[in-house]
Amino acid sequence: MYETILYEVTEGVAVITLNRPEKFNAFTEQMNKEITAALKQAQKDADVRCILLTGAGRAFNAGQDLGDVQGGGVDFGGFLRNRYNPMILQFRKTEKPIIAAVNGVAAGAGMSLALACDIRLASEKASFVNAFVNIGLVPDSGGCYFLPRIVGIGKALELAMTGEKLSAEEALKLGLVNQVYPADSFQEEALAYARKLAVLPTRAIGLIKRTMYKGLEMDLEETLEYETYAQEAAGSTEDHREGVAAFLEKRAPRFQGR
Ligand code: T3D
Repeated sequence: MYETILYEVTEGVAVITLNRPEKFNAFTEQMNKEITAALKQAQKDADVRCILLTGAGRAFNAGQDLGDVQGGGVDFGGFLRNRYNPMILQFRKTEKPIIAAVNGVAAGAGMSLALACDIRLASEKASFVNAFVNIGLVPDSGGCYFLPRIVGIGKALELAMTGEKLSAEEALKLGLVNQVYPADSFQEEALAYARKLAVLPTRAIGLIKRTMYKGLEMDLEETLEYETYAQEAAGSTEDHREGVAAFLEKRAPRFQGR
């Protein structure tokens, strides 16, 4: 069904693998659209309770395929509005946790892609390059939005202005990634992490995601009101009833994601 990505659901986790390893999984128009479609597919599928995004081969994603844009004359407005912006917005619209399993280099819009995920796990061989400036461009695909919110404005400006490579360990120190794992066991560790999230109360996690991101844009009063709305929704789920029952019966909860 997809040509530039692989999509597989296993034990509640939809694994999306960017699959152009010979080009460091660089974006083509088709890949932008297939990622958007795969996220929509995962959102609709009740069996999917966590999404894991990773790259085939040595890289996570090297940004736009520069072979497709050589010679100039790119219609950047159309390029971003039709391809990249809808893809990035779909990460927010997807009310399930999305993990980036950054197996290798994440550069340019590939770095923005990782930043758009809710949690980032890195192989010790991963690295991050805000490569836009190296080709005379500005961070796009949410790079100017996510990076300062995750690492602070001072570091974000430095990374964007210099285009210097950040190692996985440096990224961990900055809070840009949540965990670093040895390269040999990375895919298993990332899948195990995703499986843990996939047995938690998925509706509550979706509401946590929406409320916390909205909270970044709202004042305290608005956030309190939105939390109240979200709690009313979470409080009416089967998983909430199961969580309370399991606590009182002193047993492990069996959440169903509804
Ligand atoms: O018009 C527009 O551009 C609009 C687009 C906006 C969105 C963007 O993403 S702009 C940013 C685009 N990306 C880049 O500028 C990154 C370019 N790549 C690199 O800087 C480096 O390749 C990396 C830092 C990613 C990795 O470096 P390294 O030394 O580990 O690997 P390498 O040897 O440079 O690359 C390995 C192969 O992947 C190589 O192919 P080859 O020679 O083995 O056949 C290289 O050409 C290919 N590759 C890497 N990045 C891209 C790419 N091919 C096409 N497009 C790429 N972006």
